[in-house]
Amino acid sequence: MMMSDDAAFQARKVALITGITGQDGSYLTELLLSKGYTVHGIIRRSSSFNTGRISHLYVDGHENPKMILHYGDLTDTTNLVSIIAKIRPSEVYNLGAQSHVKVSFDMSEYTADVDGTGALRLLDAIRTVGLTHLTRFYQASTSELYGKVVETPQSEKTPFYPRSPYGVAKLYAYWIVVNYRESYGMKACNGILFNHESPRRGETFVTRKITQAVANIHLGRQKCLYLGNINAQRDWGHARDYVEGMWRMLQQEEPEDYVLATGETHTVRKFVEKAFRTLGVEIKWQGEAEEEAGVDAATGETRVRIDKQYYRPAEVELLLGDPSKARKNLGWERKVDFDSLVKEMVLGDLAAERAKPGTGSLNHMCQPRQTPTYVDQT
Ligand code: NDP
Ligand code: GDR
Repeated sequence: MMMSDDAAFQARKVALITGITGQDGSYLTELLLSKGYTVHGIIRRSSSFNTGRISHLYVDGHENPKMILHYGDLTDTTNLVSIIAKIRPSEVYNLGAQSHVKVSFDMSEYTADVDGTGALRLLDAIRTVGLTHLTRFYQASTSELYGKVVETPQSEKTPFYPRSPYGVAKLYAYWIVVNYRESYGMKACNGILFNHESPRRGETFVTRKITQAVANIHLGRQKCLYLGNINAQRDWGHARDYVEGMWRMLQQEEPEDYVLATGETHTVRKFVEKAFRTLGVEIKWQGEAEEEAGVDAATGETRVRIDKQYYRPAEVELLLGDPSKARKNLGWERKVDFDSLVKEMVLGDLAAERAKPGTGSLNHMCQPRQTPTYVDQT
């Protein structure tokens, strides 16, 4: 029997990932390579290497590599068109973004350009090269779209109310995906993903900041961890589970939007307690509001303090997702639970920090508001 144009195009298994050097990009690349895809990734030119998370997948260009990297940027239309024209991807995963919510308040215009208009550029690049009805498109949408709590748990039907320039930029991207699907019949979908973490998580997101600090405190290289709003609640899963969901979304014949979440929520405070407990330390909380401190119950030493510089101008207080549509239509389920996630991250950081020479990394600096030699407000 003859294959349809669509089936023949899909059978080529050629994927393009923007944001391949990020946490999700690295896990998604591993998954797609294991499924026989050729994976093309867009990387940004940088004065130092930014490919640490995917370097284990690199194969010399002379040896028929299945992962191929291209210089590019979501702000550069010509570049996107020429990459897509050259590789004619069957699947595009748009994971590239200025992804830090707090930083988006400092770099709001740039965040809008990359996270909002960037999605539009990529969709238009696919249309420009004549792949409108062939290439399947995944947009990295986010639970930050929900922002201020309207209802919980949050599902595909919950109204949006973003609370940051990041959330607002991602809202534009969400709707342009819906609009291009309805206007041009593009096979484009939004994955509305709740927070997902791993040992590869960027070091300035709260989970990794905590697990790295717990490891360094254990090793005697850091005294105290400074945090902002420890009462915020998040629905935290493992990134490896979530990239599986992304892929499943693009295997559907009918493109639709899906929430991926665990259906559980925990405070930052709880994450801190669990992370310290992994290495045998019980944290007791003392004091109130900005004076609150987390104290080692055995030694009386203060291990956690509040520093207002980490507060956001507007906060997302509570995220709790309802993944039932993904469970029903995609057969998707998270595999890693909260306790296992925290443990894997703490033990991962302990091993990584042990392997480092004495001085340690940026988060070891625990004195707030010293003259910074780096930007540390995240
Ligand atoms: P990361 O911050 O780890 O990775 C972001 C990636 O985007 C990096 O590869 C980065 O490159 C790249 N990037 C940044 N700016 C540009 C640009 N101008 N042009 C091209 N690429 C760029 O994010 P995650 O892996 O955690 O998240 C992946 C996507 O999913 C993001 O869009 C994020 O907003 C979204 N998301 C993430 C969630 C999470 O909990 N992790 C939840 C919901 C959505 P470089 O390495 O050079 O900086
Ligand atoms: P988030 O993740 O904003 O949810 O965005 P982050 O880990 O940065 O913050 C989670 C919560 O922790 C509070 N918090 C702190 N956050 C940071 N980074 N540093 C601190 O010191 C600190 N103290 C308390 C925050 O205020 C917040 O409430 C992530 C990103 O991956 C987005 O790209 C993605 O879209 C969403 O998750 C879903």
